[in-house]
Amino acid sequence: MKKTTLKKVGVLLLLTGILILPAAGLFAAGVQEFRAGAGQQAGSGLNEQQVLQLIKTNQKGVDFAQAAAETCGPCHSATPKYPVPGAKLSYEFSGHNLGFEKEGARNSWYANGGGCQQCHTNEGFNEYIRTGKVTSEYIEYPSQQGCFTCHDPHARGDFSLLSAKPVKLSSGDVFDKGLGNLCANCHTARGKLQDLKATPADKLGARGLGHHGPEADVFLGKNAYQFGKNSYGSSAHTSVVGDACVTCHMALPEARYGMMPWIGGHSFSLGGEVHGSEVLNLSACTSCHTDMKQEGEYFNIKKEDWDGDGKVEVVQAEVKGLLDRFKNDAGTGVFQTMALPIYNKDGSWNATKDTTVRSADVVGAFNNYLMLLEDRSLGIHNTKYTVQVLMDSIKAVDSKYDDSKRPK
Ligand code: HEC
Ligand code: HEC
Ligand code: HEC
Ligand code: HEC
Ligand code: HEC
Ligand code: HEC
Ligand SMILES: [Ca+2]
Repeated sequence: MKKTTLKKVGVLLLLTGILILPAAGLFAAGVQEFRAGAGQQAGSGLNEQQVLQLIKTNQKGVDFAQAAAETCGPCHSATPKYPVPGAKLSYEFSGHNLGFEKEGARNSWYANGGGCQQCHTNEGFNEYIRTGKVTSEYIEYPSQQGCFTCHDPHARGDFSLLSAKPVKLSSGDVFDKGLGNLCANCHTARGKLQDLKATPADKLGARGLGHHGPEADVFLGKNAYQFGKNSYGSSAHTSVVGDACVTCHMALPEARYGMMPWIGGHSFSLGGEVHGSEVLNLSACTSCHTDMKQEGEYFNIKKEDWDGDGKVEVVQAEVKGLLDRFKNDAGTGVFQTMALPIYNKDGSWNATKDTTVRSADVVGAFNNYLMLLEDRSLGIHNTKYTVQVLMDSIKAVDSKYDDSKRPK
């Protein structure tokens, strides 16, 4: 047991207001008695609450150093059962710790009120997941998501998830994908896109209805604005990737020299920089796609020429190509060339005062574009649904668009 941890245990004891000097020798009997009382097997560790109870009930003959080593050792020791230091190192580089796109925005302090705290603060999420709602106007001392946002190691003595219950999304659809359910609580759109209505151009908001992380909806193949009688489907991932988000985003890299703590595991990241170049975590895919490789900055899986540039490129490049057909640097996107453009030629938002009404389909197309842009997997979450929705959305703005390659 490390000295620092012992010190922390000491502090903890002080904090509980109890200072008891252990009587050596009688420890084993004391713990065993307690275990029997708690209905627990000999040999299994006690969790923190049980140890505190042990202290409070003033069991005779307990050697607290040993009790602590046994109880806290699985996580705080030189030979922990759980890889806490490694998980912690990796976590330090995650978007959850560093903020959106890792730029250090610390959204827990910014997005801390009006319901935002439910997803953006450790405290708000804990309240939400334990009680089903968030009552405070804002969190007085908010913190970024941390170990205790997703786990409750001190109460449970392990790293089981705080919640892996199915999640009802704002579309009304239920997300039920194993451990990925935890993620779906936060990474979901914040409105029902099918309810979008025709809107005067000056009243259309640049941000759209969906908010930044609609990944759960896209993965499920739900909640895009759908056009007329078109039917929508999903790629295999929706049904075959058992723990959804967790399976891909937390896969541990299989390489001795090739990886960094900011890739895989508790970084939640599919890729990152290694020796100056972007490296993808192929082990997220190779359990199923045994021959998956990296091509440029993308995974090398190829399907069809969906963006219509005459070349069959990798899926993510095709989806990027489709997104560019809405808006691009050359100013040729359908949202830039339509009558009463949504974006200007230079890509900036057209803050028009025009009150001409944009049809529900155009408003839907705009929100679909944002949804699949903000999804940020470039089709990997759900290729078929992504391509279908993007093609239909282009068609809604440009009726001459050739959508003959739309996946069936
Ligand atoms: C199942 C794993 C687990 C067990 C068992 C465990 N801890 Fe922890 N503990 C953690 C994790 C995870 C953290 C947070 C690590 C971090 O962020 O640095 C933590 C943090 C702490 C901290 C620092 C709190 C803070 O906010 O910085 C103290 C003190 C602590 N534990 C004491 C104990 C004591 C005492 C025991 C035994 C009675 C114990 N822990 C048992 C997992 C565990
Ligand atoms: C409590 C809500 C919450 C939960 C639960 C949650 N996330 Fe997040 N996640 C966020 C927020 C909020 C951000 C953006 C960070 C910020 O703005 O502070 C984020 C960021 C990320 C990022 C990084 C994006 C970037 O720009 O760097 C990834 C990847 C991610 N989450 C994946 C996951 C996965 C996988 C799970 C489930 C294991 C999960 N998240 C669970 C709220 C959550
Ligand atoms: C249902 C959960 C949820 C709620 C509620 C929520 N957010 Fe977020 N927010 C997220 C997630 C998840 C991300 C990260 C998305 C990603 O990584 O793809 C995010 C990202 C962000 C970002 C970073 C985007 C950027 O461009 O920098 C900001 C800012 C933000 N949210 C603000 C807010 C505000 C303000 C509110 C309240 C009005 C709010 N959020 C409510 C889940 C939520
Ligand atoms: C956004 C949610 C989230 C946060 C925050 C989070 N974890 Fe986890 N953690 C998970 C999920 C999901 C798993 C399950 C992975 C699995 O079973 O494959 C997990 C598993 C673990 C495990 C077990 C790994 C194993 O292979 O046995 C440890 C240890 C762990 N987490 C430690 C931590 C520590 C330490 C922190 C804080 C630094 C932390 N976690 C923060 C989601 C999270
Ligand atoms: C089949 C594997 C797979 C599954 C399952 C998966 N993702 Fe992803 N996700 C990806 C890939 C690949 C990317 C693109 C990563 C990149 O470009 O670095 C991505 C991107 C993201 C991003 C943006 C990250 C960034 O740094 O820009 C977030 C956030 C995210 N996914 C969250 C989720 C959530 C939440 C789920 C579950 C609902 C999920 N993912 C399920 C593979 C997956
Ligand atoms: C649990 C198994 C599993 C994992 C993990 C997995 N996939 Fe897949 N994926 C499949 C199956 C099955 C298919 C359908 C067969 C096919 O098209 O190859 C598929 C299809 C695809 C498709 C084509 C979808 C379409 O409709 O055309 C892409 C793109 C893809 N996967 C990328 C990835 C990437 C990138 C990763 C890792 C980040 C990954 N997959 C991880 C099982 C998986
Ligand atoms: Ca192409």
